[in-house]
Amino acid sequence: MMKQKLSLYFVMGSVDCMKDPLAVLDEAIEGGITMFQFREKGKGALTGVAKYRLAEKLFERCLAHNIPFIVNDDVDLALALQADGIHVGQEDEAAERVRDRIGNKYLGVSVHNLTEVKKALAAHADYVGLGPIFPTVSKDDAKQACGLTMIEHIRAHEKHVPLVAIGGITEQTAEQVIKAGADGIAVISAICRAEHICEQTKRLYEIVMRTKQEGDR
Ligand code: TZP
Ligand code: MG
Repeated sequence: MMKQKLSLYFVMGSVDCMKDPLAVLDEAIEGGITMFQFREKGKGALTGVAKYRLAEKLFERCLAHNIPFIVNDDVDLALALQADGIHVGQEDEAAERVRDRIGNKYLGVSVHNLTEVKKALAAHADYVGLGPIFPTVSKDDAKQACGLTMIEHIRAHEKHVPLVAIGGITEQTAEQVIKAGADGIAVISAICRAEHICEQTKRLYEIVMRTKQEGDR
């Protein structure tokens, strides 16, 4: 269930978009994304009411198409909107505390190694986001790329954890990422910076689904 939803996880905020974020999301939904994360971060990011209003509109689109809507970091916003879930990093509010606050909503946790995966599972995370797998242009404070071997390492020790890989993933690398053991790919720029967002999303979707099928997953 969760593993299916993670297949093509689109992460985005207004800063990542080269046109209206609502238009970007509409095209990405049409292309086949299976989950969405509102990540309003970086230079020029919206705050306060403007952030709330954008989140509300993006959420509406997701609701209409049955796409889980996850909020990055901002537990208050996730609760106010009654979003489907929340995603937190290692430097954000502790996963255990977030779990207590959100009840049975989805909880995703960013991880960089096996120790953090085990901690996330102990805090009852529904999935982990591992990355950056490759160098990324979309996160200023990104840690060093961990490579495909970290996916393999985690999968070898935690056979069942729902795991989505993030960071620099493109059409060219999506297949390797799934073969290494990820249940899906999370992308910002591969979709946001595409000239034809819908078509690009369809291509990513097909690669992930075909590769998962070939591996019987
Ligand atoms: N966390 C680790 S890498 C990253 C985040 C949010 C950015 C991913 O963006 P892109 O453009 O898909 O590399
Ligand atoms: Mg964070």
